[in-house]
Amino acid sequence: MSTKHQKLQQWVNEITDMCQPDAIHWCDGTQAEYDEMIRISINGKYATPLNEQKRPGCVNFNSDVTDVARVENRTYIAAKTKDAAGPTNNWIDPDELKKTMKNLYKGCMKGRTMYVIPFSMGPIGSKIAKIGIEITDSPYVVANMHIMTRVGTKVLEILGDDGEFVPCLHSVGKPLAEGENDGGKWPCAPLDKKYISHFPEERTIWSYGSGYGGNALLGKKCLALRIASVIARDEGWLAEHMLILKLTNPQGVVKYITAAFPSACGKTNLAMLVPTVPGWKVETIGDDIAWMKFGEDGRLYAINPEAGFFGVAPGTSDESNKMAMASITKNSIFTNVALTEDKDIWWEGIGYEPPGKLIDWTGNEWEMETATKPAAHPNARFTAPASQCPVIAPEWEDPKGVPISAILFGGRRPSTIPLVNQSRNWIHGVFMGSVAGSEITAAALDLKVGTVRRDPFAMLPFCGYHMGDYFKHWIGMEKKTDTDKLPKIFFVNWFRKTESGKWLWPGYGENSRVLKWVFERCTGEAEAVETPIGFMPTVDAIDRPEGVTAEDMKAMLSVDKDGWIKELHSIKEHYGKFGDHLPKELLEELAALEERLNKA
Ligand code: GTP
Ligand code: SPV
Ligand code: MN
Repeated sequence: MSTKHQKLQQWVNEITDMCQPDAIHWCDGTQAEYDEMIRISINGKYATPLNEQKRPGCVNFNSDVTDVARVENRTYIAAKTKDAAGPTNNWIDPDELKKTMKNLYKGCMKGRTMYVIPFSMGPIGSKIAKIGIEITDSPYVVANMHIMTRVGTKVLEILGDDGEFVPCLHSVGKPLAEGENDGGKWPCAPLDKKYISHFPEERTIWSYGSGYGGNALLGKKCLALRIASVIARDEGWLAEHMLILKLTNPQGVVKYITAAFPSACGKTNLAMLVPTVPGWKVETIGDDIAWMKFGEDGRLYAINPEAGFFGVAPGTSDESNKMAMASITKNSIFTNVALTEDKDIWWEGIGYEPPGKLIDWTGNEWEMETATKPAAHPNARFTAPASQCPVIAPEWEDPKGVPISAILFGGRRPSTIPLVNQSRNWIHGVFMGSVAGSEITAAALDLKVGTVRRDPFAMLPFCGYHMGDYFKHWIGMEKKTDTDKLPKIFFVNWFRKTESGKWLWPGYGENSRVLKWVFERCTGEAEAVETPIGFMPTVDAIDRPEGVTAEDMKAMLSVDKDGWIKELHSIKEHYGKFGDHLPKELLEELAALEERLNKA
């Protein structure tokens, strides 16, 4: 064991006794270690190496068909009281949950190696970084953590003898009998044995039964959002489900923007978009998570705690997201994509027809003409090092972070919600975030895809405490600095549809037209009209992309009064859940909105 950290040693010993692995491996973060994880997975036959000429250093994993996304109904915030977890989180008494889980963990790593992964969220050694130690029995998790976080011996050095770390325990929940192996199958436990548990007071994570994405790569949603949101509340900063982008205008002026959209609603795409507006440039700082703190100058600074992208594969093409496509040409892990005969990747919306027969994500032959199901799972993902993104901003690892000028909220809303709408002030912006909603996507299991649900701040599945208190925390940010130093807040919607279900807005690179307006609202160059719902561009303030008629534009940039009246009802219902934790400021915003709409 390469650490003198007693608490860490003791924890590892405890887990070893409980889980009874065959062997223990302390991860050093080297390429050799990564290669070994991939080799083990290929030998185990649940991973396929890809074509070395076309996709060097790449591999595809096929998960179990039941283990394909986050499982929100098996995700728990086991705070000491149910009230502390709030109405939007699943809660079990922590002692009871630990008892249940200890029974599951008992002997759960038999026949497997237990990996101890020291990792840093944020640049190693920087003041804002948080250290986690993940114990896992999954080589897939080790390899993905190598890409998504900073893993290795250096982290243990920084931790020293008594540094603070977040213990993250993970098991796929599939012990092996003497002589048994996985038989080419991705190991996991059945749904009713899966638990993605958080103990916020102890700042501890216990995950059991799933090997997939956010359920298993515990640095991401579990640590950097659910646990970090609790730490952020206590320490006065923000841990958010947001991309961070750098926008440069033709004169070379730079603004940094963050955006919170729910899962599979366009963060990765916006973070690395190629603007269609001439002379403008977007560079990427992060595509999923932002930690934001006030700097000494009173401005809000954001860092990306991650080191890679765990991006949605379907829909990613040279046309929609060229920079993501360029990021995954080498050294990437794919999960649940389809494979071509010459062992390259394919998925729905990759931008070209399959070049022949495919092997679909379940391992079966697939042909376009006869197919009844998609070849790639709708939540198939790529894992790629952020450093491979051609437009990664040079300052993406700056421990100071980048000063944020604008915050966007959004989601998939086929009607009512306009293309863009600026908040009247900070509190109105918090109101906008608190009522954000979206059609449900395939990023979570067991939810009805396509129906609209409220997803405040895109944090519904990721806030580690009472959502009403989280709203309060956001409101409180206003008092920490001067009004003119706060980011401006906007609501955007790329997903308006016509009655017949066609997109009204082409999205992707064309979203740069909206980013330009946001930028110029920050510099004071852009005009806006005051409406009952906020400040909106005049109809000609945003240049129309090809194929968008003046009428479409008007539909996307006007206030649909009837739609908003319905929206008010639904917001009231939503707010009703939070009881006396709902800040009165938000009720006042709601009443003021209603009044403005009625007068209009
Ligand atoms: P998570 O990683 O789950 O948090 O998702 P994300 O928010 O990063 O979403 P991502 O950018 O991966 O996009 C998800 C899906 O939405 C992909 O299939 C995209 O092609 C599609 N999408 C992204 N941006 C747009 C857009 O502007 N318009 C339309 N119509 N679709 C979009
Ligand atoms: C999301 O669902 O928001 C993701 C993917 O970013 S996962 O890491 O699985 O949470
Ligand atoms: Mn996400």
